Amino acid sequence: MKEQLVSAIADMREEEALQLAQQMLDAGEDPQAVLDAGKEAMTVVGDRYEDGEYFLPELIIAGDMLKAIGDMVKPMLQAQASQTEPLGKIVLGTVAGDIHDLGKDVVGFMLDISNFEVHDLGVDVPPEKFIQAIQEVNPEVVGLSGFLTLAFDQMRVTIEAIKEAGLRDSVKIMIGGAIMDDSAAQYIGADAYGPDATAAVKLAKSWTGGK
Ligand code: B12
Repeated sequence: MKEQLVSAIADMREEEALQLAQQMLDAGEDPQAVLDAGKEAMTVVGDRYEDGEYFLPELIIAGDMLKAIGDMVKPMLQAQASQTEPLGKIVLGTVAGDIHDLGKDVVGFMLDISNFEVHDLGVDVPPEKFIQAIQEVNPEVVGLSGFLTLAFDQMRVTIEAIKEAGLRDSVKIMIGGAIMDDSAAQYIGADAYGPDATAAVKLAKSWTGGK
C-alpha cells in the first residue's frame, strides 16, 4: 500500500492519497512509515517540477496533501510519546526568503514529542528575529531550515549575525532542508547538518545530554 500512496501523491490523486493514508493507519501501519511515504512522494514531485513536467500548482497541491497526511499522523505519534521533564529549548525557523515549512514543521513536531520545548518562528525569518528569540528564550539549540539555493547564504548571514550579537558560543546550530548537506553546514558555519527529523532529535539530544 506504501507504493500506492507514493504514486497517488506523486500523480496528484489527492482524494485517493488521503484515503490510502487513512487505510494504512487503520490497518495498524507505523505512522512514521506513512509520513515517510509522503516524503518519498515529495522527492518525485520535486524531480518532475525540475524536469518541467510539473509547475507551481502541483507543488502547492503536493504540499497540501502532505500537510493533511501530517495532520492524520501527528495525534498517533503524540499518543506514543512519553511525557517527562523538557530536555532543552530549541529555536527553529525557515530562513529569510524561503517559505517552505513542511519539513521544518515535521522537525518541530518530532522535537516537541521528544520532550523539547520548541519555539517555532515560522518561515521567512530574518536574522534579527532569530537573535531576538535567542535572547528571550535562551535555547541550547537553534535549528535553521531552508529548501532554496538562496538559503545557503541566508543561513550563513544568520549565523554571522548571531556571532556578531555575541550569542554564537551559547547555542549549538543545526541546519536541514532538502538541498542541505554536511558541506553546506561547513560553508554556513553551523555545528551540524541533519537529513531528517530523527537526526534533528538525535543531534539535539546529543547537545543537551538527553537520552
Ligand atoms: C512542496 C514544495 C513547495 C511548496 C511548499 C509548501 C510548504 N508549506 O512548505 C510551495 C508550493 C510553497 C513551494 C514553493 C516554491 N518552491 Co518548492 N518545493 C516543494 C517540494 C516539492 C517539497 C518540499 C517539502 O515540503 N518536502 C516535504 C518535507 C517533509 O521533506 P524533507 O525535505 O524530507 O523534510 C525533512 C528534511 O528536509 C529535514 N529538515 C527540514 N528542515 C530542517 C531543519 C533542521 C534544523 C534539520 C536538522 C532538519 C530539517 O527534516 C525534515 C523532516 O524529516 C520540493 C522538492 C523537494 N525535493 O524537496 C520543492 C523545492 C524545494 N521547491 C523549489 C522551488 C524552486 C520553489 C519555488 C521557487 C517555485 C516558484 N517558481 O515559485 C517556490 C519558492 C517559494 C519561496 N520563496 O520559498 C525547488 C528548490 C530548488 C533550489 N535549489 O532552490 C525544489 C527543490 C523543487 C525542485 N526540485 O526544483 N514549494
